[in-house]
Formats: sequence, C-alpha cells, structure tokens
Amino acid sequence: MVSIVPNNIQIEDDRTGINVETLKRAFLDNLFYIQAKFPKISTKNDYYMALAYTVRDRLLNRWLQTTQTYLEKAPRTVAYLSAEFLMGPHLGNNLMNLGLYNVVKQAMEEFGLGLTDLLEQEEEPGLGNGGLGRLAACYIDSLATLEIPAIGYGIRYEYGIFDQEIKNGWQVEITDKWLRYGNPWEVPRPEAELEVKFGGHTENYTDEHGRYHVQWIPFKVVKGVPYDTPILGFQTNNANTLRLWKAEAPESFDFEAFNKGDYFGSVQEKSECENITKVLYPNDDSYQGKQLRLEQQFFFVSCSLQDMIRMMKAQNLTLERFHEHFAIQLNDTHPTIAVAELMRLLLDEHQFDWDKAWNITTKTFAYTNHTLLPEALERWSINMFGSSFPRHLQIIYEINLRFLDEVRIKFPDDGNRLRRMSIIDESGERYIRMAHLACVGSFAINGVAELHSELLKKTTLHDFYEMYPEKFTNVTNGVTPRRFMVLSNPRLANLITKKIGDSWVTNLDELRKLETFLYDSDFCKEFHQVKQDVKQDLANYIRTNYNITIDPNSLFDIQAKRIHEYKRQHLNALYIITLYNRIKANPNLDVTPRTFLFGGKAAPGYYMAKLIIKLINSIADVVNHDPDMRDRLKVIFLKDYNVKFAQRVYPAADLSEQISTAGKEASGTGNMKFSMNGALTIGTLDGANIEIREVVGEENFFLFGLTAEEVLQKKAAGYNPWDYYNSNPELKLAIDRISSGFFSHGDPNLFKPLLDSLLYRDQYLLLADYQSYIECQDRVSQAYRDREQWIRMSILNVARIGKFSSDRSIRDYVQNIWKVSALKVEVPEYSQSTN
Ligand code: T68
Repeated sequence: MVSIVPNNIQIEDDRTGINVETLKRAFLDNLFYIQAKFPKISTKNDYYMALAYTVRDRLLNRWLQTTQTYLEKAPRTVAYLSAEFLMGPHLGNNLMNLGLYNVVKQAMEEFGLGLTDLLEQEEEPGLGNGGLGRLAACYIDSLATLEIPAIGYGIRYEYGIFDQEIKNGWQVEITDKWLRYGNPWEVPRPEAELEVKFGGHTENYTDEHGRYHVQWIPFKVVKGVPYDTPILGFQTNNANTLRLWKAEAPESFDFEAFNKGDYFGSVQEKSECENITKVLYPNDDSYQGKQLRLEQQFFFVSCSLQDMIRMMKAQNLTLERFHEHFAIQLNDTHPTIAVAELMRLLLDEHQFDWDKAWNITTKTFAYTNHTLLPEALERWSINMFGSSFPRHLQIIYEINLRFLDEVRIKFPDDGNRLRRMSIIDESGERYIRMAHLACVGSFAINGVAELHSELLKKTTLHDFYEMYPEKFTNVTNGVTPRRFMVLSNPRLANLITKKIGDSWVTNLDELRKLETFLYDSDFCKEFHQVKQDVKQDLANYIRTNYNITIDPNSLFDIQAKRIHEYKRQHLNALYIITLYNRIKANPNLDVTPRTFLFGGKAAPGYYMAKLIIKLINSIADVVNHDPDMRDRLKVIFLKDYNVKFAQRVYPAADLSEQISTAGKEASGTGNMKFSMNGALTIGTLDGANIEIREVVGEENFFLFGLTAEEVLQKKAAGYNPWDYYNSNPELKLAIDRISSGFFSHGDPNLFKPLLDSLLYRDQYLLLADYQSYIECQDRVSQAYRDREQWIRMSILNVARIGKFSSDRSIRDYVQNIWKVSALKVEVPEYSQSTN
C-alpha cells in the first residue's frame, strides 16, 4: 500500500515534538481544533483538555507500537480481570512517565497558566471503591513499567464511586458525573464491539456427526463497546491497554416494536441494556445479591474472554493453546463467572469436548482473594443465577459433580466435607459459592499479605488447601512509588534523588542507601523541612476549603480509608475523647499538640459507618470550638476522600492509623503509602502491617492490640465488653461522654446504636484493645517530642519500605503464577512507524 504519510518527517511536529515551542503550538492547536475555543473565552477546563490532548498525542506512537509489537510477536499475555480500576488522575502520571513534566510546566508558564492548577482540573475516574480497585491500578502501572505484555479488563461505569459531601455532620452522596466534560484519555473502539447474551433457555441438538450439543437461546443480547486507555510505563516505550466495556443496545431502536407503534417499549429496552454499565456498586468488603451486579460481572467477563479469543484468531493461533497465550488473573471473585463462560465458549461455540475445555480453563485462571469477612463472600441464589445464565448454571453443576467426585476419592466417606466444599450451598435456599468456583477453576490461589494467606489456608479456604495444597501461595500487596512518591511528593523525591540518584524509582530497594545519612544532620534537617513544607501545603488547603486553621507543628495523625467497623475509626475517636477528657480535667496538662485528620466514604447503605462519620464530625464540632483545646487538639473530617486527594494526604502525615482488629484487614495498602512518605505507623498485627513492621524495624513502629490468634481465643472464651467498660475509668468516661449527649446537643439517642453495638456485642473488640491503644498513643506523643529521634525513625520508614513497591508484587506474580516474560517495545522514529 502506498503510504499516505511522507516518511521523511524530521522536524518536531505538532503532535510529537517535545520542545517548549512545539508544545505551546500544539496546545493552542488543540484548544482551537478540539475544544473549539479561543484563549480569550477558554475556561480552565478547556485549558486542561487542550493540554491532555497534547500529552495524549505524545503517548500514541508508543501505544500503537506496543499494540503492534504484541500482535506480531504474540507473547504470553496477562489479562487482569477486575470489576474495579481506581486509576486516579492521568495527566500528571503521563507527564511523569513521559519525562515531560518540567518542559510542559514551562510551556504552560509561558502562557501564564499554572500546571498545578491544570492538574487540579482533572476529574478522576473513580471506577472503584477502595483498596481492591486501587491495587488493580497500581498493578497496571507496574506491569507497563516492567514491560510485561498485559491488558486490564474492566467496566466503564458511567457513574463511578459517589462524591461525598458532609451536611450537618452526615455523609451525603452525590452522583459522580465524571464523563460530564468528556474523557480525553479514552479511545472508543466501536469497530471492536461484541455481543453478550442474557437470560432465555438452552436447547439440545445433535450435529451431523451424531455429536450432542447445547445451544443457549438468550432472552436479550447486549452490545459491549470497548473504550481503551493507554497505560504507559515509567520511562519505557511499553504502553499497555486498559480496556473497559460499555453496554449498549444492539440497535438504537427495536424496529419491530417501533413499527407496531410501541415507541416507548423499544426505547425502554435500549435504556435497560445501557443500565448494565451505568453505575458502580458502592460497597466495599460487603456483598448484596443484586441481579444487576451479577449482570455487570458477566457482561465484562464475556466481552473480555471473547476479545481474547478474537485476538488469538487474528494472530492465527489455535484455541487449544489459549492457556499458553493468556494468564487470566481474577481480582477477587467478581469476575469468577469467567470460569463457566470460558467453558461455555470452548464447549458450545468452539466444539471442544469437556476434558479438553476443562484442561484449558484450569490452566488459565488464577484467583486472588481479598477478604476473610464472611459477609463479603459472594454467593448467588440459584434461581437468580439460572434466570440470567441458564447455560452457565448447567456448566457449574457439571463442574461441581466432577469436582465432588474428586473430593470423594481423596477423602472417602466424608459427607460433611462434601457439603462444606460443594460449589453449591444446599444448607437452605441454594446458592453458588463463587470463591469455591474460583478455587476449583484456578491453578493458583493467593491471599494479599502473609497473615491473610495463612488465615485463608487455616480458615475460609481450609478444605481447599487440604484438597489442593500446591495451588496456594501468597503475594503481598504493593503500591506504585511513581504515583505515591514521585508525583505526589516531589519535594521528598527530589531530596532522595539528590542523595542517592534516581534509580530508586524503579528499584525501590535502593532507598536503603538513605540509611547512610541517618546521622547526617544536614540531611535530617532537609528531610524534616520537606515534611514541614508538605504539612504546610495541607494546612493551606484546609484553611482554604474548610476555613479551619491547623498548626503544621502539631502532630498530623491521619486515618484515611473506607469507613468500616472493622477498621475501627471509632477506636481512634475514643482516644480523641480521652484526650479531651484529660485536658478538661486538667486544663494545664502538658500535651503534645495533635491534629486528627479523617477521610473516607461509607457505603450508602451501611448505617453504622455513616454514624461513625457523624460521630467524628460531632466530636470535631465540640473539640474545635472549645477554648481549652486551642493549639492542642484539632479534629477534621476531610470530605470526598479519593485518589487525587489521597495524593495530598499521604505526604503530610506524621502518624498513620492502621488499627483494624487483627485478622480482619486482608492487607491494607494505605499503610504502605503513608510509610513510604515518612509517616510512622500506629497499628495492630494485621494484614501487611506485620510485614511493614518487620522491614522498618519494631523500634520504628508503634504496635498495640491483640493478635489475630488472641482475638479468636477471646471470642471463644466468651468476650464481654462490659468487663472492660466497668473496670477502665478512662474508657467508661469516654463512652459516657457520648451517651450523655455531650457531642449531640444533649440528645442521648443519636449515637445509641453505635454504643449498644460496642457494649453488647463489640464484634471488633474495640473495648478489649482500648487500653493498649491509649498507652501506645501516649508513647507516640512522647516520641514526637524528641523530634530528632522521630525524624530518624521516619527516615528509616522510607529507607526500608522497598518491599512494598508494586513492582515487587508484580515480579512475584510473574515468577510464581503467570510465568510471563518482559517484551521490550522498540519505537522507531514517528516517520518510519507510520508506514
Ligand atoms: C481490600 N478489599 C481489602 N474490597 O479490604 C484490603 N469488595 O485489606 C486490601 O489491601 C485490598 O482489598 C487490596 O488487596 C476491597 O477493597 C472492595 O473494594 C470490594 C469491592 C466490591 C465488593 C467487595
């Protein structure tokens, strides 16, 4: 074919050039031709969009080259299936990864525009709830940075996690209209749409060779349209794809209905189809058996598997080798219906026999579990499941039949075991246990921190561990130091780079070299100054947005994460009340000034979590207005905690609160981000806290509370929270303060549900851990007074945190589970690559 592009372009053109002049020209060009604006009438958002397109242009060559290289070389590829990707803003990250941050900053400055301002303009894609979705985003970053061929598959929710406002101390949810002003980072690929079936029934038939087949006759068919976002690695040419699926009606009108005059009926069908990807379910670590949610899961899974099959066909590869070409990671059980769908595709659409199909399927999938909480384990009622997915129900029955035969052989005469392990729960109304399906259908099963993986083997998945010990492994979570250090804390990053060079960004263990400077007083001073400056930034932000003044010299004590009883934000609140009581009793008490900062969303239907938010705001109201507390205690609940805001928060923390009941937090990842930015942790022996403490050193970590084992023992021994209430005067006083109506304008009923839950059940053992927590907090206050020692502890946290880079996690997955290799992408000059 004759090239339509001259292949001798050498000048810096408007869409690839990276000097200041070219960037400025490109920016104006995009402002005019894409936003259709003159500078004079442009809004901040127009400027943001023009810049975003300017940066996107500079990604495209790498992205297309990557896609083409993967297509040609057909490397083994990771498909990361996740119902959530909590990506955070793209612009800053792409500027950093392209190495264009400073030159673009200068270009914008020459227009009188502040880059920080423009970055602030981006509406983040909040397509996740919390840790699980953010983990997927960190992993996608590391996969690209490590040059591993990978695709992230998920759902393009029209409305992501709700925006949180606080009204009168209560959480109010606002629809997240993140697509309102357009999304410059995604490219729709309508030409690659696929069809997904729902409902209906199955029919059996025999083909001309006398072979028996099943055909699924659906009730409705929905179109899946892929929207692709390039995910560039840090200073690499590899730009992987995040492919999110949007549901659409197959035709814009049902013409039959339309011709019959049923205009509204036909339009209604269209909107029903589009409902599938309308909104993200806002529950973390809990589960509601909603049919639409199940349909979301199947929708994106079916699209993704069909997409993979299509890719193999395009590469002339036989499906017999599907498992050699793809390693599919199931991010929790949300995509687990993939086990049945891949079986269906192979059996019904590609005529494989059962054994062959099952062999391929079980060599393809690997399953990551993210929770031990029983209320979070997904199970679907057979009736609901069967009404949407009749064929998959048959397949799951068949998988179960064969699986239980295997169990019977390995463990003869053990009926209870069969009942416990069955994929179908038959103890009452019948349910499909998705974690069981995931275990049976996968070749690898992992937890997300050492303790969590051990507890999985001992408790939740114990029977499966006995059945398939070789499948079980641990991959401790990690987070990307690019977004959570370089981008969000440039002052710290620059200081580190000045001391040890910049290779730590992709080899985080290099941070160890900082230990050499532990007693270098200039370095310690600079390190301290960085923390103070970042705290000042946050203080300014809070003054601007909350009209509250906080003192950057006070200890910034931060708990930022989803609100959940097991995470125990209310234990933190009990300490605040205790401090308050002490100061009221002795107004001259010499206390270490503290600023308590909270952030996090509650699931809209989780009343207790919402009441915890109200409690924190009510305490804040009293404390912040009490003259006795001035300059010593401040409490602020920061609204709408999201990735963008988290990037401001982590760098500014002195103390990171990781205080979940031991055995409940699978890993935690905020704990790592705080520690990376020099916060010390006050924490229980839970999730990754244990491993963080191990690497930073126990003398640089504030430990308190019962161990996971002690928690179980205490419960088994008949735990009675009243014993603690009655025998601990400070605890009693704190609780009585709340129940007296002191924080609720005299209303003793407002917080009664919370207090009753603590005094009569206390499922999460706050009262049992209270004294240990209080004493530990008092040690923190003492320690903060010796600022030089504190700084050294803080430096050691940074220096020793290397293990918690998501690069390490991804290497673990690559070596122990996926068995894939890096594939470096070469990018020839633009002029050559367009031929
Ligand atoms: C979190 N889980 C774990 N779930 O709680 C956390 N759940 O300990 C861990 O560090 C993190 O996963 C990453 O492994 C979640 O975030 C959810 O958000 C969720 C969403 C939907 C349904 C159930």
